[in-house]
Amino acid sequence: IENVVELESNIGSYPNPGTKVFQYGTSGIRFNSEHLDHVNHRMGLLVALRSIHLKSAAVGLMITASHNPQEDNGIKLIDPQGEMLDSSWEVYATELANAPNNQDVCAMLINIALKYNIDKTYIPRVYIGRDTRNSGKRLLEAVLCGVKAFKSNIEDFGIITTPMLHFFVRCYNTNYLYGQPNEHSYYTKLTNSFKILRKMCLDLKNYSPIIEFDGANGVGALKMKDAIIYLEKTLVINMHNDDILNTEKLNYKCGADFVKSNQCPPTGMTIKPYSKYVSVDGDADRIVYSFVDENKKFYLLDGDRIATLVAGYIKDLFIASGLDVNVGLVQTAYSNGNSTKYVTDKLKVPVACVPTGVKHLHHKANDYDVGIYFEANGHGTILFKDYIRELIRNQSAIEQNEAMSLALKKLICIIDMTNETVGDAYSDMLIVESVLCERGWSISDWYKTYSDLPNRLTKVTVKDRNTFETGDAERICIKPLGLQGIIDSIVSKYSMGRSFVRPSGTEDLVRIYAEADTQINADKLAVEVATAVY
Ligand code: 16G
Ligand code: ZN
Repeated sequence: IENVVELESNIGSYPNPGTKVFQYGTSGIRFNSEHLDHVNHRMGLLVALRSIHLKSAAVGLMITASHNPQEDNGIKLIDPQGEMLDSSWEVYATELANAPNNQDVCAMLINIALKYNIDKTYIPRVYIGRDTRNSGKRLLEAVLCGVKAFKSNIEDFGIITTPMLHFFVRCYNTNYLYGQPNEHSYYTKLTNSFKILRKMCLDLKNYSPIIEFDGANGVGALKMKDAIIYLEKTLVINMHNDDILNTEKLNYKCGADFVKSNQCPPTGMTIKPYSKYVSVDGDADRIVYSFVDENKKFYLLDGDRIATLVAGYIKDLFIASGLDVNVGLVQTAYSNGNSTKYVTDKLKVPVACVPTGVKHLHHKANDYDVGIYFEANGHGTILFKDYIRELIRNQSAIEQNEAMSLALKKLICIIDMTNETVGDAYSDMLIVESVLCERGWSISDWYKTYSDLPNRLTKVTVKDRNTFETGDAERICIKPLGLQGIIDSIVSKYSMGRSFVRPSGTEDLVRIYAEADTQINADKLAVEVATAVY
């Protein structure tokens, strides 16, 4: 790869029409799928080069646009431990996607190779997956063309969830310590530990294993049908929104993002009071729970709720196990103020706040022995330090005290049912169901643990969102100058008031979050701050 001409002659032809500008952001590149062929081709080239750079480690490439409508698609690269692409390479992804022609593409690739002194004798290994979108197959061809230019080892897993691909990448690069890179191993690892833990739960009390599953008409539904076989009736999963053939239905008025954004039940299913609804998104890396009461009032149990549920349980298990371990929770400014209060004051688990975007949360969670992170939108997981995992297993092997031994065994189950690489709706569902069962809670019991502060999320279209700059994990607005002072004086008029503004990373607008003692006040506060922004 020292020769532009040579490289150019075998990379194939996916010209950039030059009509759109692309950016590799927090969730990779997303766009209307019509404009993505050359982008996917170039990401195929980049992912192969990244694998060469990482000495033939498997690197992943997922073709998905998550909760976006069916006409969109996108791409995300996955680094060797199953984490998101290192941010230093996001810049190259953006530059390549926008390069005018193949000649520039080749020059850029060679520049990267020179900069990192990449040893071209390594043969790249690329793991590929895609969601159920129509355009996926066509865009896969473009990716393959790019990847093949580097004579790579390619593993195409077909239609899988995003977290499955993260898991597979990690399996290969840990020499299969994490599992085997195939669906059977994935289901077996997660589900077996779930079943073992379930057997330890003797008194179900109010817990019900019945789940009304909203698959967003996407890959989450497809894979849940496979998972049901592994679950062997430990959970009763009633499938809804599982029409993946009519792809225009993907994420349409259903799924985790719809339920969270609209604060209402998914359509496409009969809603019965106190049934437990589980919604996932279009690539099954997010999950939210919900239910309605006898008056059809809607209750959402989002990422904040899942985080508090999991943090409380894990904390209790560590106390019971006798191990002194530092457990922490990572949230964003969007987390409800009362969830933060509950975790800090009641559960006595420390809480850190970081900017929006999974990579920030994931990164911060690594600061703890056991770091739990969840965005309010339902994306999250638990990270266990290697030495904690070992400590638990070693102690479990020798522990004589019955109660301590039981807690250690339960912790091992939780570790094994967690997909630590990234948020995973299936894994998260197993964890939530485990905790609910252990606590003997119905979905409404879970809801009663604390009450959310009334809140409102709105958005304002501004001339240039780049004039907005935030600090302190997005909780204060640094630019435009003077705006924060105005927000402060507005907020001070409201009891329990809190509000912040931040430029969206995915849409061309500014988001405003407000919470206060009553819904009316939260709404009013949001309007007042929005007016100040505008
Ligand atoms: C992206 C992020 C998500 C975040 C959302 C915020 C990843 C994989 N995804 O979808 O975590 O909540 O952006 O969108 O990091 P916003 O910037 O438009 O508010
Ligand atoms: Zn997603």
